[in-house]
Amino acid sequence: MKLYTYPASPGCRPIAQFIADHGLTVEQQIVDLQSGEQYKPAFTAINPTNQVPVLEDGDLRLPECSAILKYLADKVDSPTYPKELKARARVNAMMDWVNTALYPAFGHNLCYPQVLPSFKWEDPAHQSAALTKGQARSRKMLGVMNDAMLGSHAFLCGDTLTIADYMAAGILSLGELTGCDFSPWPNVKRWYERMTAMPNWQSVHAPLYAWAQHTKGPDHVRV
Ligand SMILES: N[C@@H](CCC(=O)N[C@@H](CS)C(=O)NCC(=O)O)C(=O)O
Repeated sequence: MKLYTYPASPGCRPIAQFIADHGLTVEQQIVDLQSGEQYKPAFTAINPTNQVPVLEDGDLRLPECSAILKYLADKVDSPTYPKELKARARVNAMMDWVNTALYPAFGHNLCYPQVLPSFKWEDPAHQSAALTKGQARSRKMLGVMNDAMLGSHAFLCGDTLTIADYMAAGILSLGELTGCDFSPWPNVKRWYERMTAMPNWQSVHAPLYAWAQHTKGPDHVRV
């Protein structure tokens, strides 16, 4: 198998961690998003949406972080993607929520406009308004995660680790770039600490921490 990846990306890191945690042999080919390699014809032919991650397995070419995690988990029969119908449905719902609610609010509207020039609004008033909205929306999401999803459970879908945890931790770790502190949401903080204490976390997520050395500063809007 082969993974087209960018090691700092929040969609690629959860897959890299899954691969490391499960001891899988997957060739990882870096697509340099900084230099625009994703828009070159060679990669456009692989993914016309010009985005990583993409997994290749024989004649299967699979984009989308969520779909890749599910495929890999099924392929190696991982307990992180339960087979029982209702348990699996809960994991699917959580992953959809991460992709369509948490990531847009916390990643696209709050963290990215402060650390990625392509996401920054040119007009300072627009930037400020977007961050205010992103902050409010992220706080609401973190509240839901804290109270309704995690509560006293160890993980997002109960007391066992699932691929939804891999995915959500990839997104919330973007807060490292702006110095976010999850203390107002103690269950989220506890869960995030549990995820970052996993054996392969530091090595897999090292590119994020390296990036954060350049982005951390006192002026960021945080949750
Ligand atoms: N819906 C996709 C989104 C993937 C995505 O946003 N990839 C980003 C990196 S995190 C990317 O490749 N961006 C390059 C670009 O859009 O130019 C998924 O969940 O995998």
